[in-house]
Amino acid sequence: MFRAGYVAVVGLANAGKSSLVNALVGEKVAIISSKPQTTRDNILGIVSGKDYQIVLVDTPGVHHSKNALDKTMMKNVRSAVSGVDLILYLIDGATVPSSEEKEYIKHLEVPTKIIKTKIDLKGIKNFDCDLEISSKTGQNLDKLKDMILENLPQYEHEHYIFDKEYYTDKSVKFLIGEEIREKALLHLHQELPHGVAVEITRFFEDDRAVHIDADLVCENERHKGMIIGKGGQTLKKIGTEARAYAEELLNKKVILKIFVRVEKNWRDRPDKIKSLGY
Ligand SMILES: Nc1nc2c(ncn2[C@@H]2O[C@H](COP(=O)(O)OP(=O)(O)OP(=O)(O)O)[C@@H](O)[C@H]2O)c(=O)[nH]1
Ligand SMILES: [Mg+2]
Repeated sequence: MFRAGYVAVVGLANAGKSSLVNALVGEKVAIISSKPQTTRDNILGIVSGKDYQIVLVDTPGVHHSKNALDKTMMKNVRSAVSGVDLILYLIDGATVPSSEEKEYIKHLEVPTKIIKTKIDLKGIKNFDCDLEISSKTGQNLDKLKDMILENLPQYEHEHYIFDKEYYTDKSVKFLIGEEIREKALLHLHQELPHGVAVEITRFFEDDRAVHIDADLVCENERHKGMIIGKGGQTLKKIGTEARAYAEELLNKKVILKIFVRVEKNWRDRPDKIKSLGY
């Protein structure tokens, strides 16, 4: 028997959704950060075996909408939870679910498993869940995989939804853009991260290297100064680290140029959000 289907990975910001998707896929599909609301799109992570294919849908953290970008993110969550075979609802083990959160879970219209995450950490709380896992140590990930497979539709014959070789639906260009955003989140602080987006403006290959130009978009001149940093140090760090990832991904020398561009309050402007690919 072959098992195949879609599994949405849902939960509050920072619950560990992207970390879990990457751990199950065994490749970096989605960027990770300690800052909430890192993921903005639904990103597919595909796990294939001889007799199964699990298509994981990583989603933005569930939260109240403040601006147009938030609303787009919540639309992405809603579209992910409809039309999937199973929902994994992740809860950070260091927190306890609020009554509002429990209510949200109760109203999901797809079979849902509650997964307690980050159990390698100290101070893990007691609450009802279907399984406890750690994406960091890999604890119980095999059990989770079995639990997922038991809940996916069965087929008599091979039924790959995606080609076996694919591990995500996203392009190399998207992955590199996201990596730049991850490094920006890592090196920037407080108010800034949420207002950052990346647009790849040029991407071509010659004999020597892959040439990539990217715009790091931010909301105002002050933020621009912070991203560039003293003597250009911050931007340089972001660029060096993102380039290392791109070179490994493409297996070729990469020449990466990052420019910082101001788009006034783009998170409130649906046209801008769309043009930035969200
Ligand atoms: N110790 C430990 N930390 C984890 C684990 N899983 C995730 N984290 C950390 O938790 C933070 C958030 O992880 P993400 O995977 O980005 O969380 P997310 O739910 O995708 O967050 P958003 O995209 O912002 O909604 C990061 O600092 C991760 O390194 C785990 O199993 N153990
Ligand atoms: Mg995420």
